[in-house]
This record gives sequence, C-alpha cells and structure tokens, in this order.
Amino acid sequence: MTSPNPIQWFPGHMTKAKRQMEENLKKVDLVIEIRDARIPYSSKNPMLEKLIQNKPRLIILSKRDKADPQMTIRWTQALEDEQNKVLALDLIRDSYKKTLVSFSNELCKALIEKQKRRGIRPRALRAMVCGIPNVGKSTMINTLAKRKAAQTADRPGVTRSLQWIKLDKGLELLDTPGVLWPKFEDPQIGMRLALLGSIRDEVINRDELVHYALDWLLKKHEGLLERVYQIEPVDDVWDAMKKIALKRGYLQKGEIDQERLIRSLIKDIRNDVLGPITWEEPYDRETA
Ligand SMILES: Nc1nc2c(ncn2[C@@H]2O[C@H](COP(=O)(O)OP(=O)(O)OP(=O)(O)O)[C@@H](O)[C@H]2O)c(=O)[nH]1
Ligand SMILES: [Mg+2]
Repeated sequence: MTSPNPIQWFPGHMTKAKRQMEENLKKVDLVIEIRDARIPYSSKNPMLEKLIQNKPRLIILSKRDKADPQMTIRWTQALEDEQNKVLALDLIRDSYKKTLVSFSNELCKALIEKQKRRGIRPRALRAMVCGIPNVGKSTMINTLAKRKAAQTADRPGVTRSLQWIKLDKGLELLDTPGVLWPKFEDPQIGMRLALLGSIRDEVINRDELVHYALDWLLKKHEGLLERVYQIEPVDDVWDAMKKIALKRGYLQKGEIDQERLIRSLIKDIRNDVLGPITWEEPYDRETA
C-alpha cells in the first residue's frame, strides 16, 4: 500500500535539490530513473533529461504488480521506440540484480570500450537512482543491498560522505537517491499523481478526482465497476456514483451521502481494490 506522501516543493528546495543532483551526477556513469508503471508519463521529472545531459539512462517502471500488464507492455514498447532502455519491475518481489548489471553494461558499452582502448582496466560502473517521491527509490537500493542502506528520510542539505553499494564487481550504486519533483502545473498530471496518493489531499479537489477516476475506468475498463461493486450496468459517472452509493447504503435522510462516497472511493482506488490499473496511455502524452 502506498502511503500518501506529503510532497511540497518550494523554489528554494528545488534549487538546492537540483544543485545536489548535479553534484552527484558528476560522480556516476549512468542514471537509473524510476517511474511508476501506473503513470509512466506523469511520474517523470521533466528536467531530468536536461540534468543528466548525455549520460546513459535506464528507465525502471516500478510497481509493475499494481499496473495493468497489457498497458505495461505498451508503455515499455513506446519508451523503447524512443530509444530508451526500459525494465518493468515489482521492486519488492522480482529478482533483478543480474538484469540490472547486464543492462548497465550494455548502456555503458561506449565508456567500457574507451577504457579498454586506452589500456585502462574497466572499473565498476557507478549508477545513481533517481525519481520523484514514492516511486520506490529506497526500496530498490535497500533490496539490492539486502540491508537498510538508503536513508528513507529526505533531508535536503545534509552533507554526508558519498556511500557506494557494491552490487557486483561491475556495478556500484550511490546510496543516496536523487529525489526529484513531479511536474505540478498540469492539472491532468496532478490528478494522476493524486490518484496514487502522491500529492497531499489538501491541494486537490476530491470530487473532481473521483470524477476523473470513474470516467477513466468507465472508458477503459468496461464492466469493472459493475463487477467490483456488484451493481447493475451503469451509463455514466453520475449513474455509477448513485448505484455504488445505493448499494453500499451511503445515504443520509434519503439523500446520497456524497462525502462518505467520495472518501470511500478514493480509499478503494489507493488500496488497489479495483485491481491493477494504469492511469494513462502512451498516446496521452501529447495532451497530458
Ligand atoms: N507493490 C509494490 N510496492 C512498491 C514497489 N516499489 C516500492 N513499493 C512501495 O512503495 C512505497 C514507497 O517506496 P519507497 O522506496 O519509500 O519510495 P521512494 O522513491 O524512496 O520515496 P521517497 O523517499 O519519498 O522519495 C513503499 O511502501 C514501498 O514498499 C513495487 O514495485 N511494488
Ligand atoms: Mg526514499
């Protein structure tokens, strides 16, 4: 279960985080960018490309177990079509160390070749794990290190010596993940982040959020709401809300208890009651 992650970035934080990222980036050969498989577009940081410049990058789509498997295949394909190397993972249950090492070697082929040509024995590749809050950065580092290596608290500005985790003789990970900020300006992106509980509830309109989610489910997952809530076929969002409220007895003096309904639907979405759902499609990107 993902816990709501209170992220609030201020310009000062952003500058500091960006500077820290730039410093750490100088020390690595490649970047492992984690995005959430349920929102591979909205969970990316638009500035990362600029920050990492020409460094090789591996995109990990995390929480594969919570995403629609068919959609994960489509997303992986779409990202690969744009010349990215992509790996969709359940960061908790999959074993992926070997794959990660081999993908990293492939991504850094040019660097390894260059070192060989110069007669230098290739040293272990160094990678940094990056991503917006809650995508699974610490989980990945800790799972790979098989210990509690990464600090879970985000304390910007705390200087400490860089720690490397040796995964293999060929690959080392920086144990401090690069925490980035999501793109907030776009309301669609905000909605999708909120659906996963990545934005504080106070900054979103909960009625709109539920409307947005139900609309998506009706369009993309025909019959799902009827199945999950054991209701008769629904026509639209309002009809669905009414039928769910009646079924669950969310009534107050004969009227639908809207507040209770909204609260319970958001809870269901975040607790994966609806099953594995992906909240955006690859071709949404232009409009997102
Ligand atoms: N089901 C599932 N849960 C995951 C996966 N990866 C991470 N999680 C869970 O997602 C939550 C957030 O994971 P973290 O590793 O703390 O995320 P983070 O990116 O380090 O977050 P910040 O430190 O806030 O930036 C935790 O509850 C993890 O257990 C995954 O692949 N599948
Ligand atoms: Mg963390």
